[in-house]
Amino acid sequence: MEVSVQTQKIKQKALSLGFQACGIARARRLDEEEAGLKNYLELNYHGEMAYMAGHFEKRLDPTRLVPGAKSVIVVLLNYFPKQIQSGENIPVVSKYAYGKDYHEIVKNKLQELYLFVQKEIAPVTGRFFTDSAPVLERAWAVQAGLGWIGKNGLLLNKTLGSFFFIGELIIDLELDYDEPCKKEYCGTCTRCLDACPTNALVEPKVLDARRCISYLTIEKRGSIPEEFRALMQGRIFGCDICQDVCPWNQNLKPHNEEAFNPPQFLLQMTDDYWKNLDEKEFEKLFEKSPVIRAGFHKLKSNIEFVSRMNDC
Ligand code: B12
Repeated sequence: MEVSVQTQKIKQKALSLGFQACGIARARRLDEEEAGLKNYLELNYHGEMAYMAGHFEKRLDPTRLVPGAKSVIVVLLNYFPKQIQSGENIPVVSKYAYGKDYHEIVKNKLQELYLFVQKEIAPVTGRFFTDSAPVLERAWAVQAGLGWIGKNGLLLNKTLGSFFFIGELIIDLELDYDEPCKKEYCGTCTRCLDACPTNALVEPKVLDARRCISYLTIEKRGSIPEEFRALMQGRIFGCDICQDVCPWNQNLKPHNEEAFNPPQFLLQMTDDYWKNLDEKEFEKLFEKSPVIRAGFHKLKSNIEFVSRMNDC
């Protein structure tokens, strides 16, 4: 089978699995990202996420993660919801965590794609990931022609905005490669930088995670520093502010991934309900949701942190 036919079949399969986009880049060391990554780590922008400081070489070079890697097949999966939480002053959960854990959903699709390649294309070896390995996923998506890095630091795509997950299948087969995206379409807009209540975006595309509400509510162990109390805007798990204000995220088409639909209780939970949630119920309600990552005690302390603000 010709390389162009192999490439086309893989992309078609990715779309038929429900991914909205698929692009392919040649596997190589991302030399151009080295200085930025070093800078990020030296300034401790990763905070307590110790895993970010490890695997420096692997993070830059997928051929160290997947020996013999030739191609990075990058896919995007839309999670923009039809409906959002209703009610004023209720604790807010970010959109990516409305449904079932995306790790499982994206990985299941990637596994199917991998099996398809092995069965229908060539006896390849490889690995697939989403948000789970030292891979610069946004940088690879740019290389695969799927979008540009917005000033909010996220991958933006003209059709999909930024409310999608990125996943990748890295294999040892040469394919036809997409043109990397060289253009950026943020122009003079600075809405994300202006809207971030904690000034986490220290300059366009550079995020100090220690100030990011997403980090503070999910990743940070221990209590959230007092300086942020008045700035949380009700966020108890993750944060979408820098995405919500983005012009590329207006009028998006909602996802049609059943597993990402929020359960009714999540859309309707009142302030009191959140405050009275006990551990047993938390585990039952959020068993399969990304929210479980924060853990019961962290979530409760986040609720208390934002609601004490509402009370005064
Ligand atoms: C760690 C992490 C976080 C951390 C830190 C984020 C960060 N920017 O590093 C926290 C917890 C804060 C976080 C938050 C979120 N995350 Co996150 N996160 C990741 C993860 C696991 C790694 C990111 C990473 O590699 N960071 C390392 C740093 C070095 O990368 P960087 O910030 O892009 O740094 C570059 C630039 O800043 C530049 N640079 C740095 N310093 C300097 C200085 C100068 C002078 C210059 C020129 C350049 C420069 O160079 C660096 C290297 O390229 C990825 C998954 C993955 N494996 O890629 C998901 C991922 C990026 N996250 C994702 C999501 C959805 C989110 C949230 C939206 C979740 C939410 N709703 O709460 C928020 C968004 C916050 C934001 N605006 O970025 C998605 C993004 C999808 C998309 N459309 O882009 C990813 C890709 C997961 C996935 N598979 O879908 N995340």
